[in-house]
Amino acid sequence: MRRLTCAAWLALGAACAPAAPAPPNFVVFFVDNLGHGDLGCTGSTLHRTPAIDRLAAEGTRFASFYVASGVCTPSRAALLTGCYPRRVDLQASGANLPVLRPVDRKGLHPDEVTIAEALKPAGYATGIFGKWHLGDQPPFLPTRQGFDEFFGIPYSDDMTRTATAPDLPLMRGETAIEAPADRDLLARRCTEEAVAFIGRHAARPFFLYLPHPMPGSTARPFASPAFRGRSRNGPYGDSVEELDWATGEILGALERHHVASNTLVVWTSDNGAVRRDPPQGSCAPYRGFGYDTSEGAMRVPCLVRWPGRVPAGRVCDEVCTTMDLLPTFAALAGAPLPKRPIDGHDLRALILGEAGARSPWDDEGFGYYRMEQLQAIRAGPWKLYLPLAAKYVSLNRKTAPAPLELYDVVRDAGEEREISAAHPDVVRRLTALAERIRGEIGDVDRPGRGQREAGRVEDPKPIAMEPEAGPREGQSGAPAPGRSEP
Ligand SMILES: [Ca+2]
Repeated sequence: MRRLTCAAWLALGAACAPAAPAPPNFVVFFVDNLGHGDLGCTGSTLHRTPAIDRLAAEGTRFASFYVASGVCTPSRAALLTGCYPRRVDLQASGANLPVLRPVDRKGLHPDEVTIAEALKPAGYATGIFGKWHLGDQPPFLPTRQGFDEFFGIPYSDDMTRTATAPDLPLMRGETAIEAPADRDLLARRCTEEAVAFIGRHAARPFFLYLPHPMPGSTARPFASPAFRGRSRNGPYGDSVEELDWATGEILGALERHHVASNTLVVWTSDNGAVRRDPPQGSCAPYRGFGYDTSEGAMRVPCLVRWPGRVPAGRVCDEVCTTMDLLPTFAALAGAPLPKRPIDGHDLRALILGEAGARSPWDDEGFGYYRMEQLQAIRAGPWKLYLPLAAKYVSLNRKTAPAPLELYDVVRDAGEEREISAAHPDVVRRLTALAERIRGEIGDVDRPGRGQREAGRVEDPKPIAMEPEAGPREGQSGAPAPGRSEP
């Protein structure tokens, strides 16, 4: 049908409504295993991150921002679905490991609604450039979960060839175009692809998801030759500084295409930096490292910029999580929420800096899960470690008894002063909130009312390569040394 002009509508007796504000674009950086203290704007004196720091200066830094798991797969599932990982059954792999493995029979259920799918009805173009890690079998790929375009790797950068896993594939869409992927060039190539995506879609709303695979899961992070050896913190610092370059490239592309003022940019990490000897990444000022339920593992840097809409140069200490992105984006885009229950909240009031806005998590409590076990809860400034007779203390479910502990993680960010004896009322209240979360999401000893099944395939197959145009020039192909971890 031909579009009616205003005059035609008036002739029909309809009022000519003022133009609704254009729905914003969304850009989400979700880097891998980068700690809270690894950026200039969060206190690093080692890494040079001027482009990322610019986001903090031109936007709001969220200082109590959480991922829903200290490891990759569940953390990514939560960001994309707005759900606790255990609600969507991605708290563990098909073999009950902490993250999905290559050729895993499990993946994000095709019926789950990702941010990309939620935004589709509002006319968004959607692209993912980076690391997926929500299932490598065809029904689980990003192209089946609302993404028009995928360029990157299907799982972690340390998941190289084994007896059962193929060479790490670099994929475009559903096709492996290179194997093994040249990991040194991942940040650069994902950025180039993302910049081209912005150019192609500048005229319509878009959702650009940038889950960069770096600093990643090996003890020697990767960087392109232009960044190798340049930082003051070895390969880890080189990769962080290349991510800063990548950020600058994206911000530049938004400006070049005149969409910066209508683009909400989020910059965060999927979990804290991993413990290394000698140390590499920093989770300062928080205690602990990636992979568990410490503040260091789950409280990550988060910068949000939307010129003229999100207050500039502000720090917000209200509890926010990656699960809140889906409902917040949907509301800003005028898209309906998924029909199935989700856990995240619409945080427009907090993000847009409305006076007196408070986190809905203060009343509800935010649960810290490690695999299927609820280990701690935060509400307001309080974090309660639940007393557990058998707390998971390693990635293979080794357990140890753990006492009840209460901290004020706003005034005592490093969790040095245990204060449960002085606040029995707070302990009671948070214990009751934990019980409510267990009822819905479950715990080691019980299912939750609200849990759904992950997707599963009977006969998973390794991703086979179909080269695009032969091997790239200058590709080394030789995997660099690295310890295998989630
Ligand atoms: Ca990770």
